[in-house]
Amino acid sequence: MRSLKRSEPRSPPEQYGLGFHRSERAVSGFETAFFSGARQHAFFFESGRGESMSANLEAFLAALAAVQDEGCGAFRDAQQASDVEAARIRFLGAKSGAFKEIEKQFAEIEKSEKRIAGMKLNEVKTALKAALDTALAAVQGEQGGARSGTFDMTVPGVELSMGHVHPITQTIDHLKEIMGRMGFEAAEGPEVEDPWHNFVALNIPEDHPARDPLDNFYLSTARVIGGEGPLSEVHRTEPMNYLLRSQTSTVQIRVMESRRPPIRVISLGRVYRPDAPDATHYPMFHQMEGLMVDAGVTMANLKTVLRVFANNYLGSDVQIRFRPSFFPFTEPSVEVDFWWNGGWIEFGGAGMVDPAVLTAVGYDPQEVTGFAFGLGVERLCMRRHGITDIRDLYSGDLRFLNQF
Ligand code: FA5
Repeated sequence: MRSLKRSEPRSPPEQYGLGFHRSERAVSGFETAFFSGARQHAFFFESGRGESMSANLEAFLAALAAVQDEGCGAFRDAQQASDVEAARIRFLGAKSGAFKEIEKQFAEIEKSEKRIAGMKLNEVKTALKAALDTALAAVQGEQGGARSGTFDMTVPGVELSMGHVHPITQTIDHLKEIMGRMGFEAAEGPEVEDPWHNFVALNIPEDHPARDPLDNFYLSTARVIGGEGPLSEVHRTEPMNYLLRSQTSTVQIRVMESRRPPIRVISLGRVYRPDAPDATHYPMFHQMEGLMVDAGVTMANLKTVLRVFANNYLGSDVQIRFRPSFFPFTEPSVEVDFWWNGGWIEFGGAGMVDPAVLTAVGYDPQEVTGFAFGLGVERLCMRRHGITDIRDLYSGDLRFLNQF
């Protein structure tokens, strides 16, 4: 508080700084309507810097200082939760706590002095709340032990809410573990791909419908094409060749480009397609790609690996069926169905790596052969857990997610 030089005589300050109007209530002067008295007298005092302060403000600030002293002291001295609560009601009670009573008088402060009064009001409120928090932490955190000398072991603990791994991440970990037992190591590739890895090396030529802009998320960039200075620059959005990968088969190419056979890898990751969301489709989903390249690899190996995988993931009664299909990068190509819970369900595509792909990555198709497969991870997870709508996986609804 500023140092004050009295310009008129006044009575000595009373408890809580109510210097000019004694409260009828003996204990807490700050709780009273002292401002009615202050208004009548309207004394002014001068600060050491020559500024004057009304008696009204003087009393207001003094009352605040007093309530801060007494309130913080009460919180500090509280021994147990009931002491803290009593002090809270007395000093910070919402209806008639000591602080509230003073706060009510704020309206009576001169307009020109409201800023000083408001600042002090906030300062005292913050100090009281901090003292309350500290006192609560002391009596609750230690369950009153340190202060009261007792420790109640029967008081229930505060349960912490723990997060957990998303069901799709759990599925990915599980799939990696199963395939790892068959000697397949995990490989990764970028989600933003170039046309070579997403199309060309996979034997998907320029005019193939799979490259249609309506079937892919191509990326574009804004380029400056004219003007001077930042405000007059003209930007044009130009298409880039890059795209969000539409399949994890891109990783086949990246692995084969960087290694020599024998190869036995899986790659699990996100892929993107502009598919309208429905119960079984989502624009972003995950695939598990598998690739095995070595001398003498056949369709029999493919079928065995997929059957062992399905038995491990979905149960021992799962059967596997290959339906003829077409993928530009495998020959022959198949759709992979599992017999599960009384019906054939399609999980992905597969086939023998096309010799054109082996050649594109520098392998000799006369020396090595390989198989590849790509399965939808969401559909596997849904089957195993009885999830009927893929959108539930990405709704962020904890009532759903907490079941896993
Ligand atoms: C492919 O993506 C091929 N790359 C698979 C492949 C790999 C074939 C290696 C040969 C060799 P397809 O487009 O059918 O194939 O997708 C594979 C699986 O991804 C589907 O069977 C399905 O389980 C899943 N899938 C496809 N689109 C979606 C979607 N929008 N939402 C959720 N899952 C999808």
